[in-house]
Amino acid sequence: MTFRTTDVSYVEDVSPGRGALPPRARYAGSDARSLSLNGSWRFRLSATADAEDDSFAAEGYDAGDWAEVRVPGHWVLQGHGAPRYTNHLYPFPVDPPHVPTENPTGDHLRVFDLPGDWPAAGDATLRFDGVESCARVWLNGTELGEFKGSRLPHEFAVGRLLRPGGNVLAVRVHQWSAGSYLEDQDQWWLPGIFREVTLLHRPPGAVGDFFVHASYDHLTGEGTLRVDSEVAGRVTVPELGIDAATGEAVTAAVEPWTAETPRLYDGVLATGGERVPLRIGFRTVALEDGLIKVNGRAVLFRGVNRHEWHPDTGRALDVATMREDVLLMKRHNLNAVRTSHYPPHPAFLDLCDELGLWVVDECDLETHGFTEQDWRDNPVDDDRWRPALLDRAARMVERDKNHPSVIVWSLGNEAGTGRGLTAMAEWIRARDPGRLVHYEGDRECRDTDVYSRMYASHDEVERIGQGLDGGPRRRRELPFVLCEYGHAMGNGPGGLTEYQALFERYERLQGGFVWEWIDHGIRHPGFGYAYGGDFGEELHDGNFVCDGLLFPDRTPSPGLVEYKKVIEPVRFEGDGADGTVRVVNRYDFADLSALALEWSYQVDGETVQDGVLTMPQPAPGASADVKLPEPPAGAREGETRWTLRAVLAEDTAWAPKGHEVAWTQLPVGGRVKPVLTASARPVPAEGLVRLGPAAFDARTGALLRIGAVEVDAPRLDVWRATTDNDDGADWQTDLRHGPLWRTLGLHRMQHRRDAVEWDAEGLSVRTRVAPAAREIGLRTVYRWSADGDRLRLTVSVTPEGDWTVPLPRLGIRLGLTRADTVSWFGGGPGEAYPDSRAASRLGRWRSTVDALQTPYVRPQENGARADVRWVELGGLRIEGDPEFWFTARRWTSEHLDAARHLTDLTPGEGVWVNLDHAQHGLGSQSCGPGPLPRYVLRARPAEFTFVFSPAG
Ligand code: IPT
Repeated sequence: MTFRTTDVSYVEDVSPGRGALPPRARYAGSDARSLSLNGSWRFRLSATADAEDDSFAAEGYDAGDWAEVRVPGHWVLQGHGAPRYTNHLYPFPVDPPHVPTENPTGDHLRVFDLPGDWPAAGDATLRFDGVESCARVWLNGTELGEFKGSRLPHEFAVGRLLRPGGNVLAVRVHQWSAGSYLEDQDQWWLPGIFREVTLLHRPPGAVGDFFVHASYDHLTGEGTLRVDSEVAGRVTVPELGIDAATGEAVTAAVEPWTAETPRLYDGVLATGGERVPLRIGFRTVALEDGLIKVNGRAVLFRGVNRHEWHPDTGRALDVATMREDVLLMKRHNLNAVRTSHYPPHPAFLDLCDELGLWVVDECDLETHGFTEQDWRDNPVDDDRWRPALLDRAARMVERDKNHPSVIVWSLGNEAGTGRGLTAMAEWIRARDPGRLVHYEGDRECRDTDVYSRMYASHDEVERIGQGLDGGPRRRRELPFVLCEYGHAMGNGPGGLTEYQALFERYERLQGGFVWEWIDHGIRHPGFGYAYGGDFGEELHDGNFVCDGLLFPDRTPSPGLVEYKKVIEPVRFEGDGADGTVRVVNRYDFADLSALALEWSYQVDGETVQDGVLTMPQPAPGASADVKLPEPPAGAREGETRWTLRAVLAEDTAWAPKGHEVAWTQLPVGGRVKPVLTASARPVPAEGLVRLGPAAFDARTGALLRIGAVEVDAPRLDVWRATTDNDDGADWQTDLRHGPLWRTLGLHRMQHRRDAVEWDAEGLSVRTRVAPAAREIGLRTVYRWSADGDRLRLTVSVTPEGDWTVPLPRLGIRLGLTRADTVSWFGGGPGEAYPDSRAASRLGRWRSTVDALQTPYVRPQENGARADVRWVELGGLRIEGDPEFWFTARRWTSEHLDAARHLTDLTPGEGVWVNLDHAQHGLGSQSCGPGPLPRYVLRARPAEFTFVFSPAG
């Protein structure tokens, strides 16, 4: 005999649900009443879906010992259970639509009174903006229905059930459901009512669904507005003198909406019972001449993939955080966002309309885990799941269709291919012919209007740009975007400059979206930020969840600073010596009237004069020349350069006056290299050799001090704490450098001393640096010479054996007993690496040793400064010939390499300083291609020099 106390079969039902109203347009701020049900709810967690019956939904239920949770919120971030992270693997056996018996289930209860003046007439709906992953709802003991589709809205008609006082709203939420098979995005699994719950009054004659069609004819400058509305009414736009019936098309001369010029017109849709504010942006999206065009012009996406994330509240974001995201994007020159991989909170789209970002709105759909079984049983190719897929498409399109910022609908991510996707594409095209459809997984391009790929190499992207990539005919005729590239995990990505050059060179390449916006680290008392595995998950993907351009607290990482520079919308070309600069307007729509042009002139990194020039006004895509002023007269001798900056001329909605948008530096006079005449002779005495300001151990040749500064002797160093991009993803088929380096033993090089010699010229130490068990090695000679107060080291490196792998770095490491402030003349203010150095600007910089560190959530190589002429720290001045990279930290590379979290890094006694002649590139191999060949640090003979002297 079998029996069940509670029927939970709906959990594993592939249908989208029961009881909800058809989806409709979302709007904010109508004059109809509403009541927020956010706040503290009573909460009971069960281990399984059927542990408790539904008696809690009945009126009068006593929730005496229940806990409380915050709504919106995820219960696993509020002390009940724990988050789990997997990338594409389902954290449960794959047997669709079945889910485990162990199915954390949260019962939520909220008792509310209607406000005294809540209108008696009319109806009401109860709206859930997001619940993960499946919910069943009761109001005052009556079941309303159940639904899936975590990041999509669901509304229920509840007017007949409401009463003035003591309404009981009961919501049962299951972590796992059939819907989970459709939500296998690479992110934390976070159950809960994570977006708002609202009661909306629906007055008699209220607005129903409506569709604002606002197009722009770039040939006539005319906008056409037609608002199709389920309930007839009038549409007014006072600024345009529009007063029209719904369904009627009216035209007016308008300023178009673009992401660069987000012109919105305020209007109202009024039916008999409700007035809804409209924010209208006139624009026309078309696929024309094989290009994505808006208002007749091709656009170039400088984009980013954005997951919703907050380190304390997960995917429950407040509007201030969303605004911060949009402001940060605008301030970093981004113009586009792909809402990977689900429709965002609707307020985010309001902000994109208002501040100006192109949006690829993506449906809440990913079935990536089926790749493990060659996509067998993939729901998107199984007709039983079709209603669920179409429901998801409709809920996205209907909710978001009135946003001018949304120009492309995306079917979802990494879901293979199948008839279900085709059905979604067909439905969307029929419902909204005014936008394009995107889907990356479809190489035939049947279900997409854009050929889209992720992580394609530069070479392949170039072939696609040239149209030499072949492929099916439909695909050959489509524009190309990289919906994901530049994997920003840990230190990186490298190679953005070269991608951008391709996008700008080939018309077919319409840009891309860096992966991704923010690290999904969870604030944690023991770890700083937690990542996969930190909650004891049996299956997880570690710190692959921390791959953003922002750290979890939204501090921009060096990757974002680099991206900002790479995609800057104004380019300066020219030569500082000849005095003429070409200003290139790389906007697609805007002129440069919002920008001022500032110049300054530096001698040895110090500004000696500055001023303002008139910004020329080339049209979008065009350029104009500007004459630089005469170089300042009487400036002292030294290395000279111009710095030009395009800054906001006035405050804007997204940044204040003076905010820097673009810059360049143009060299005039070259660098004067350090010269030292080796006048000092080595003087042996009492086990030491003195040479100029320095003392060496006579037996080992090790440097002991320079003047009064004690030094842990410099020696060759080729190791760096591998970055996530060095280590590479385990599915990569190309060589992964990090693991190869470790196999070879580059992290445990031995230093053999072959000779310590001195003569009239100075002191030489001959060594061979090599890993145990291998025949490869680096013959290394340190040659020391000095004058009265300066000490010169020349390092010569000759590789021996068959070096089939690049070096992580090539330079020396030395130790100082103490160092706090650091000042240098070179690249800054932030870190740079060979293939991520566009944002590094030459100048005089100051920092502390602590502030030189970049806090990657999983510790790894970081903090190098590029093009350094000299650095002063710990009482020493170090000059380089040629320019060098320097890194200083309170722990060794080995310590850094062993750390799993930032909290594992504890300062040691001294400061370790790396002076590098060269660094290996970063690349993007934690998900994409490795460094370009030109950034691979080959082992070959090298010689480099440093001059040390007491600072000050
Ligand atoms: C790609 C996914 O689309 C994205 O969600 C994320 O997982 C990203 O990779 C890596 O961080 S899929 C990858 C197998 C190319």
